[in-house]
Amino acid sequence: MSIMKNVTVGEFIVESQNNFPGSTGELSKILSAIKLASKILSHQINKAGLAKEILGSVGKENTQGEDQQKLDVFANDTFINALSARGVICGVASEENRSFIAFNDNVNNDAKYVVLIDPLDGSSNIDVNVSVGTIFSVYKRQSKKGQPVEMKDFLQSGNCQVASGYIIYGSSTMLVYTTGSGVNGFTFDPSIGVFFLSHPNMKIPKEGKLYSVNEGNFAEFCPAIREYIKFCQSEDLSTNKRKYNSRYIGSLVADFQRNLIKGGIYLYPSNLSHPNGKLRLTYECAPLAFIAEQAGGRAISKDKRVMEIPPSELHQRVPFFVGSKYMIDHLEEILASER
Ligand code: P6P
Repeated sequence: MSIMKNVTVGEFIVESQNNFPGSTGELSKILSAIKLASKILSHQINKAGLAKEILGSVGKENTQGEDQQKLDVFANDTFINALSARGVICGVASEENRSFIAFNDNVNNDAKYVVLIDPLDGSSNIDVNVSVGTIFSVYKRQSKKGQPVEMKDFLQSGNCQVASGYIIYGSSTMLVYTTGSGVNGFTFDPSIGVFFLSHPNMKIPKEGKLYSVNEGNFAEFCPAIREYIKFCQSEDLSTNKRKYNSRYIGSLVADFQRNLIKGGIYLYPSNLSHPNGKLRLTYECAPLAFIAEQAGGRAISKDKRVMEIPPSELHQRVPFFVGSKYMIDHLEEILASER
């Protein structure tokens, strides 16, 4: 796909804003803040192999009990600083922080949006040069304007998202987002520091040939998941060829992006070490579910759409299945037969 050098993400945001009569430009400012922070982080990640001081562990665990990487802290600080500087959001919830952060001043208390973010997903892959990503979600606050933000502002189901997206820091840095009118991808040109529209109106193929799951957990999956994986591994009797290929990078944004472009299914089921699944509903599953559905795909968790699940707490984990429509339809049938 050739990069359409004539449209930058900034121009695209302004153009899209014009399609929302009465829009005040606040959402555009949020997207611009995310764009800025992603450029700063991309620069740090791309030199990580050379600048040893930003590699490796901080030597303590984050709120999830996971070994916190130095770049996790840098990414978290970078996005929170960029988002708090524009006076357009009243608070942020991050994977790296136990609770939300209220931007409790006169300007931000009047803002109407909140942001939830996984600043650097898959950061343990950085040391081995595997793609990593940022995932974000934007909601309108439910609490009274002019007052400090409240927890209920962050515990809204995915259906209420006004925007979501991700940045993938890989062979190139790409920003992919939706505001509910389709999905568009922008590729960063570091030589001039600009994101260009490279993947307009992204659509996930209805069927794919790739399934993405950590098969090391196979013995711990429920019978229905094991049945589906065996189906993926089986041969197509009409061609004597395997139906699908297994591709698992172990970095959610990278696995998601590959399936979005090529078609496929990503599964993170419950297992013994993660009885409710590993991925977080509010800042990983719901934003990617919004992207998937806007691109013509599907995202479910057990027996319902991810976008319908009302979060019970900020860091709630859920089983997550996302990808090509027909592949999710098939998995859903198998899961239903087990209930
Ligand atoms: P496992 C990275 O830690 C992450 O949150 C996702 O990016 C990735 O898809 C998943 O966990 C990998 O988990 O248990 O297969 O190593």
